[in-house]
Amino acid sequence: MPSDPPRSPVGVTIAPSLMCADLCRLSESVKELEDHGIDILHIDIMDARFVPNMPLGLETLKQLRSMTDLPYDVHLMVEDNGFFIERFAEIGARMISVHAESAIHLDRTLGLIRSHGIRPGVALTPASPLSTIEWVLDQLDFVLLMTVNPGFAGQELVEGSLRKIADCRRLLEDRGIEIPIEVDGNVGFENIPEMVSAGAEILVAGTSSVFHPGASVGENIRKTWESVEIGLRDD
Ligand code: S6P
Ligand code: MG
Repeated sequence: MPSDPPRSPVGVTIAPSLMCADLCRLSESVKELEDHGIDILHIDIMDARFVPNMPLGLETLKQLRSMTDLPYDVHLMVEDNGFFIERFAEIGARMISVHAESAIHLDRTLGLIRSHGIRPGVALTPASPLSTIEWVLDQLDFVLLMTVNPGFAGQELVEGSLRKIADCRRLLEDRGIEIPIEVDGNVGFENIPEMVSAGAEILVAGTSSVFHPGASVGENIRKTWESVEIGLRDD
């Protein structure tokens, strides 16, 4: 079995979102992330049906797989989860999340992911209630809470997202389940402290942090960790 989802010594992981990197210099961009201590890549898979976008392709990700040892944290935003789970079982992934809103047989889909030795997670769009995952909690290795509507980078945080993170943390604690909450969408310098203090542990970093325009990736990663530390102090 693959090892646990990676955690930094402070218990928080920064997972840069590959679709926000320089896609015409992908291998150099990933090398730069490695050089700055990043230890996982968030990979957004979209099919132009479940969400109206398609930034990354399977062949590109297959080629990239041989150029880096960084594990893939695959976030499926697709209608046909089974097809993409099989493809990533071939390519290699440490974690795969599927949207509860697209998985008709969620229980079976999570089992399929685990059967490939990959850690399963469920992603929820901002409008979906936490009760959606109540009956699969025991099967999860992480929960991914979308804090924007899936499909695009560069959006504003959806209202209520911070409360949802805290509610999810409470739900997990009440059930005695120790798994990380991943947050995705406008995980920026300003929002990170509150997200972390609400209980988020894996931070998907896009244009509002690691790939923030106007500063280098190295500078942005440093600022992202500063925001994490503020959140941990407020915890
Ligand atoms: C969006 C996708 C995300 C984005 C990320 C962008 O559907 O799942 O992973 O890439 O949210 O981050 P930001 O900071 O631009 O919102
Ligand atoms: Mg994502």
